Amino acid sequence: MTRAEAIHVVLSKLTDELVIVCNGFPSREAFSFHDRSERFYMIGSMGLASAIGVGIALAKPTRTVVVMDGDGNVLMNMGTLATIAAHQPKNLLHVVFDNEVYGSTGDQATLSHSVSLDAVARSCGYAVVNRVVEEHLLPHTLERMLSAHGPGFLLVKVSRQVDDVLRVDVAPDVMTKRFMKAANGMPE
Ligand SMILES: Cc1ncc(C[n+]2csc(CCOP(=O)(O)OP(=O)(O)O)c2C)c(N)n1
Ligand SMILES: [Mg+2]
Repeated sequence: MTRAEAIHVVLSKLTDELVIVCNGFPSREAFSFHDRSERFYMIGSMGLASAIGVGIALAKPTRTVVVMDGDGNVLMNMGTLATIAAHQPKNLLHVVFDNEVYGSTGDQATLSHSVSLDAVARSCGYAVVNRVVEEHLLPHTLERMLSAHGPGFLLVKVSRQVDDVLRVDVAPDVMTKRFMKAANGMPE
């Protein structure tokens, strides 16, 4: 499955969950599929979607928080896996689209072909860890993980194919304000 297909499956299962998407093409593909106030796209900084996600999950324990990440992003800030496991936010699901490359910058190889990021998450102490390779298994696995107590870590193996997608055209300050309102249950 392509990363865009996997992102579509994940987002089509979500409604008002707070979603943080890592920088690069994952944000562009998520934005192109369906934008809403509950979604925060990390435009520049690599590695920080999970750090933002764990902070929000701890601050808003009644809300489900979904982090959509890339393998390169996880490798850049692997310490956050330990932070998440140590704090055990039950309401956090960390989904990693693993194409084994820094796809957004030209397919330079990452290390995820030889270092299993799901094994790292399991060793750190995430409550539920799964890996999906076949697309037809993704919806059911995702549903189970969304209803289980987290922190959950779902590694989705994806291909490197990239289609033409929109750029995120919500200004960062506007996106931040609308996201904070949504996180606080306030109308836009
Ligand atoms: C600190 C930092 N270093 C490098 C970049 C450039 N950069 C943007 S996206 C990206 C690749 C991200 O790879 P991955 O998380 O695997 O996502 P993919 O594009 O493969 O889906 C890189 C290197 C950046 N934005 N910030
Ligand atoms: Mg990648």
